[in-house]
This record gives sequence, structure tokens and C-alpha cells, in this order.
Amino acid sequence: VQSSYGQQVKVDQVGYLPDAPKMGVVVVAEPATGFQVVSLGEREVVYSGTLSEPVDDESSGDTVQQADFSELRDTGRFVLEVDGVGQSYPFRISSDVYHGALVDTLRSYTLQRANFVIDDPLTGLYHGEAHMQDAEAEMYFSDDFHQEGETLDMLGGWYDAGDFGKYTTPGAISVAQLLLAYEWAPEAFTQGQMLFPEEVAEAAGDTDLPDLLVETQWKLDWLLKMQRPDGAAYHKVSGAEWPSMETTPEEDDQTRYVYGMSTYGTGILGGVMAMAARLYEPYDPDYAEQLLAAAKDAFEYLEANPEPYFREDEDQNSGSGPYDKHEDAEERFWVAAELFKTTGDARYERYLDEHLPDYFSEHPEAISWLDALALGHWAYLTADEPDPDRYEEVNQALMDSADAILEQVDRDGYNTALTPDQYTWASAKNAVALGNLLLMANAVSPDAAYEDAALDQIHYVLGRNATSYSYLSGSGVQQVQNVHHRTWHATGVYIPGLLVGGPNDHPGGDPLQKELIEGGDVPPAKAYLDELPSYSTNEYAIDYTAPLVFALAYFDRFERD
Ligand code: 9MR
Repeated sequence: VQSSYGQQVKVDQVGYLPDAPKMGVVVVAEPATGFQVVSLGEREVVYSGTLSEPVDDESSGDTVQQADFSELRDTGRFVLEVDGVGQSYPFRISSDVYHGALVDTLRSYTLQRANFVIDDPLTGLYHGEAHMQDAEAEMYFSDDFHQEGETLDMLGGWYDAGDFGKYTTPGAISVAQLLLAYEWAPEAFTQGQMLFPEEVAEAAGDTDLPDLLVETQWKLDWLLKMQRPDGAAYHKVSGAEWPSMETTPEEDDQTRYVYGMSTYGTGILGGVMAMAARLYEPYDPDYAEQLLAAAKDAFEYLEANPEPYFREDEDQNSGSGPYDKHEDAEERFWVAAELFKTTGDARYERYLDEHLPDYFSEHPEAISWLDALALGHWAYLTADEPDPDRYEEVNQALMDSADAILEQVDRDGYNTALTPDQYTWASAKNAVALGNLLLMANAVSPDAAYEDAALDQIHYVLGRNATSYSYLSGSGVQQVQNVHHRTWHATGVYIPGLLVGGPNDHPGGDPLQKELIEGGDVPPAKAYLDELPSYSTNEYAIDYTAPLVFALAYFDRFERD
């Protein structure tokens, strides 16, 4: 895929919105001056401009100049040409420029369904019912409710990533961001938009639900199964060994176990249930009631068990990921705040006041399974009657975080939200999620600079970056090709809509990536390999794509007033 195009002159390879800033990044050896935007086909110069002064970008080690063509509002297909340097990959300008990527990312969840026949005419992906042994997943340990070896029905849900594990925390945090996307822009989510494969449409029946809520219900139903009768959440369902990359889902017939339990996961599970209760209510009040009861059970468990707890099972990381977190304050904050928003019951606000008073003013970080505080803050800010002083604290904390992110974007040669030390596991997800924090700040205190910088993070993952890769499969010219994904690799079918982890200079045990990092001077933003074995940079996961769904839905057909 690599070509001389697009390596020095970088653009969002999907494109730009007529109503938003448009900027390309030029990597230079010697300072350059002029640039043109040229229409494809007619090859007319539709815009000419002057590059910004060169800057040394710390994360990439590149000397870069920016080409700002925001004034160009014509729709169409273009390339960016820079005198004496070269030309970019083609890109579009159009108000629906991100729509295809939005649909791809949404569909990717359906294609990740476990225990379900996938027969998708759009991608050609096929696999039969697999991991049906989840109907009898074995308890790995005993607790007050089940004996070790007892079997539980754990059918349903999505596979986590390129592996076949099903994990409570990334699952619930993904659903939460999809539901938030829906709550923010319900008009972006319609029936029929996800072009469901026939089996999915049939199973959904004659519901009034928009497709997105059909799909999130598939995961929510599984999450409900992960909850114990006392409200606590089991951690994951997986086999004890990693299957080889050549294994199709059907071939992985090893016993599946229910592992672990955690208070942080109980908080996340409760938070998403409280949020979902509100959103399913207009369509299905009975289901909403069930979701709300699950949220309350999770909360009550946490209220009765104030100490953080994360259960480590021997053997539990030999065939699945750890997703370990040994603190839980952020997740407690979220479930209480989300219940406060959904029910209006002052009891939940009291809990925050009494047990987590410092967390109102704690600076929120990018939403992830490791930290759900931003979701808690957002719920509190949008609850009906928050305490005015507490509201101010939360508001200030969000503004402080947003302004720090904005500073980084301004400093960065590529307008990326990641600081040089943030190119770690799942950096692409974190860039987008940092952008989403800016959208939250903008919703509270509107400022176009927040929106623009959030959009910059979409540009970053879609190719305007130091490697020139679009980290989203199926989008852009230089798309990722060798995603670490078993079903993809074993079937040979390219699956669109998957966001990979991206650059990571802390590769842990990933041998290929370690070799790259130890081999020499690799700048953080270039610590990336589009190679199948590079699981620390080139795996996809449901929680990587989720913040991108939120951002793409926000900017789909975006217009500036
Ligand atoms: O996304 C996870 C990342 O934040 C962690 O640092 C990393 C190591 O624990 O694990 C990542 O998650 C993987 C999970 O453990 C197993 N399924 C695939 C996930 C994506 O690589």
C-alpha cells in the first residue's frame, strides 16, 4: 500500500466537512512555501495558500508545516500538492464525508457477535454458530451463589477484539459510549442504517428500536447474565488458552470459564445499566425496568462493600486479557451519578457527597475501561437538579482537562491530543476519547476551538499522522491491512470499521513490537507495525472503536451555526 503519495503530504484520507477547518500536514527536509488543492478529474487548482512556519514535532520527530485550506468549501474529491515536496492521497470534502465510516464502525459490532451465525453479504464474512459451549460456561471458582465447576448460561454478547474472550468492563464501557452517541444525536441513528445481515434482522423482529439499540441490547443482555444475584459483576468468560491466529470461531471448542469478579466492573456494569434504562424506556418499559433494577443492585452491592476488590484467578491470563484495575472510585462515582441522573433520587447524590467528595473536582481523563470518571461527571452535569456548588466543581474540572488537551493539540505538529508519553497501548482510542472530552466541554461551554480539536482527532486516526496509516479498517487509502484478528485472519475476509490500537512504545510482551522499539530510535508516534503478530499496536477491540462511533456520529453532516 505504501507509495510515494501521501508519505510527506498528509491529509485525512477520508476527508473534511465543508463547515469545518481543513488542514494537511507536510513533512519537510527544507522549508517549503506554497501549496495547492487540486480537484480530481478536472485537475483544476481550486485553492492556493501558504504553509505555516516549520515546527519540530516532538512525538514524531518530524519537522512539519501545516497547509490550512479551511476557506475551501467546495464539495468534491481533491488532492493537496506542495511545491517541491509532493502530493497527498486523495480526500473528499462533503457534509456526509464520515457517514460511511460511521456505518462501518456500527456494523463492526454486529460482526463481533458471539454465539451467532454471521453471514454478511456486504463484507462476505461468514461463520457458523460458535462457542456454543458458552451455554455451559464453567465457574472457575466458588462463591456464595455457585460452586466451582457449576455451569452457567453465558451465551450472547460480542467478542472483545481479535480474541474470543468476552469481558465485562470493555464491553460495558463500549456500550456506554454507543448509548451516549445515541443520547447526544438520536437523529443520527435510524432503523435500517446498519444494513443488518438477515439473521440479525430476523432475530430483531418487528421492533421499533433504531438499529443501534438493537445491537447494544445484544451486549446488554449478556451483561445482565454477568451480574450475580447480589449485584456484583463477574469479570469475564473465556477459554484457558489463546487459540492460534488461524482458528475460526467454530474451531475454538475449548471449555469456557467464568473468571473473576471486581468492584470496578460492578460500577461499570451498573453505570451502563442506569444509562440504558433511560434510553430504552420509551421503546420497552419492561426492559428498562430490568436494566434499572440491575443498576440499583450493582450500586447497592458497592454501597455495602466499600473496599475495592479485584479477584485474580490463577490461570486467568493464560488465554485472555487481564483488564485488571485494583481501585474503583471512578466507577463508583459513575454508577451513583448515572443513577442520580436517571432516577433523580437524592440518595445517590448523598453517596457521592459522603464517599467520594474529592472526585467532583478530579480532572477527568479519556473515557476507558480504566477510568469511567468522565462518564460520571457528564451524568452529574446533565442531571436534573445537581447541587450548584458541586456542579461548579465538576464543570471546572472538565474545563481544566479540556484546556490541557487543547494546549497539547495546539503544540502538536499534527494537532494530535496525545502528549509524547501517551503513545501507549490503544493510543488511537485515547486520542479520539480525549477529543470526545472536548465535545463534552463544548456542550457545557460552547467554543468552536473544542469542536475543531475534537475533529482533529478523527483526522489523526484517518491518516493525518506520522505513519500515514488510516488506523480504521476500510477507511482511507493507506488502510491497515494486517489487523490482529482471528476471524479476519482465519477467514481471509477484510472487516471494515475496526479501529486498531495504533502506535505504542510500551509493547509489554509483544515480541515483534519490542524488537522495533529496542532496535533504535523510534519516535513514539511512529512506534507502529501493520503486521499480524503485532498485537500491541495492530489489534482492534470493541472499546477502541466505541469512542470513534461517538465522534463520527457527532460530526456526521455537521453544520456550524
Ligand atoms: O486494550 C487493552 C489495553 O488497554 C491493555 O493495556 C492491554 C494489556 O493488558 O490489553 C488490551 O486489551 C486486550 C485484552 O487484554 C484482550 N483482548 C484484546 C484486547 C486488545 O488488545
